[in-house]
Parts: sequence; C-alpha cells; structure tokens
Amino acid sequence: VHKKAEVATRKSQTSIKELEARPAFSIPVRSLSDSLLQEGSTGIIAEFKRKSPSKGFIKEHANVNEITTAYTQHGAAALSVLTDEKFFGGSDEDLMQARKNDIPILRKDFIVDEYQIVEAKSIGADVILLIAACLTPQEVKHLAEFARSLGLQTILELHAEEELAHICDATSIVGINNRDLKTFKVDIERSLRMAEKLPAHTIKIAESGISSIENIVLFRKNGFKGFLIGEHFMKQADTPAAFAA
Ligand code: IGP
Repeated sequence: VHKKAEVATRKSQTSIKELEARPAFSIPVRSLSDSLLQEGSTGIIAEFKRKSPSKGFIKEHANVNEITTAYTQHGAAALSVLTDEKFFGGSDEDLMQARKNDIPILRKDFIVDEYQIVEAKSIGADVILLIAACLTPQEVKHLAEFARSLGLQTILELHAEEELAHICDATSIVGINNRDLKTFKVDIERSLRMAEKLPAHTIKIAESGISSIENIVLFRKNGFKGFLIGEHFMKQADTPAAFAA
C-alpha cells in the first residue's frame, strides 16, 4: 500500500482553476453503474497497465490507443487506466488517449485527496477508486461525496471484513480485491466470501487475478456485476467478448 505522502508528491503544479478549465472537465460523465447493469453487459472492466508492483513489467511498450480501442470493440463495459507512473508505468496522457472510446473510464489510482479527483475529471475519467486500506471511513465518505458532487462515481475497494464500515451512501459500487495488497497473494475465493457480507443494494465488482470464463461464471452466480481484469488481457490475445457468455 502506498504511503499517502508518496502519492501526494506526484501532484502537478496545475491549479484547480486550470484543471476545471480543461475541455474534458466539462464533457458529460458516463455512468459505470448503468453500463454494468445494462441488459447483456459483459460487466468487464478491462484494464490498461504496463507494469504492476507485484509483477513488474507486463507489457512495457504497450500502445494505449490500440489496446483500449480493442477492449471497447470487443465488448468491454468499461475501461480502467492507471495514471501512476512510478508503480504502474502509466500517465495522464494514457487516460486522455483512452477517452477516445465512449465507455466509462476508471482512473485506477490511489486517490487520497480532492485535488486528484478534480484532476481525474479534467483528464476525462468518469469513475475514481477509493481503497479502504488507505483511508478512514470518514475520508472515504468525504471523497466519495466530493466525487459525486462533480458527477463522478466511486468504486470503493475492500479486501477484508474489517473494512465493511467504509461503505456509505456515496459508495454503492464496491470492488473486492482478490489480491492482498501487502503480500500480493491472489485468492479468488475472497470475493465470494466478502460478497455475502455486503449490503444487498451494492453493485459488486470482483477485482484481480481473473483469468478464465469459469471465474466469471462463478462470480456472476454469486451476484457480481463487474469484473476488473488487467494482467490477463494485457498478456493474452483474449478479449472481453471471450468472457461474454
Ligand atoms: C486488475 P489483474 O490481476 O487482472 O491485473 O488485476 C486490478 O484488479 C488490479 O490492478 C488492482 C490493483 C488494485 C492493483 C485493483 N486494485 C490496487 C494495485 C492496487
């Protein structure tokens, strides 16, 4: 888990006013929940990432245009883009390129303050990620409400039962990370165990370590509407449509 200070230091010098003046800040926001709940949705949130802290480089020179366009054409319900440079080899420019596709985009960074949320909107993101392990319940509530005030949706990421208290009115979309952020160990069953504990109205997303249609079928049976898949798609030729059945 990143230290907050580390995340904060990568803030650019651009003022909030300048961020708000960017064209992308004023374009209509796409709804992730609508996309996931739509009849026939694959539910797949296809992630673009060149590297990860757990695996190192997955595809160092991957072309964001080609890959996010292919994801979209093959039926992804949404895109996830990492803009963090140090840990994930991403950039704001990657997300701005991905924005050419007309489906919701998650800025999948460690968000710890309002500035990053304004910045997310200014580069064309529709959804932000709040990780319970990095934030107090009060911070989650504050940041999720702030995102909502800008029209952005939030995925609240949980990975342990103790974090259920982080759920609030502004976080009706909950992602359960199968990967332990400290040990990087993946346990697919984690999503299934945690799902039972979530309030009925939450939209559930299974995250990390998903690499087969069997995984998706099992998650669907257990009420999941979204599936966040990165590494598998970045490495293989498989496409979101392969998981649509
Ligand atoms: C995607 P994977 O195993 O398909 O590449 O996982 C996504 O779930 C993962 O990038 C992720 C993540 C995180 C990574 C979700 N939440 C928090 C680091 C930190």
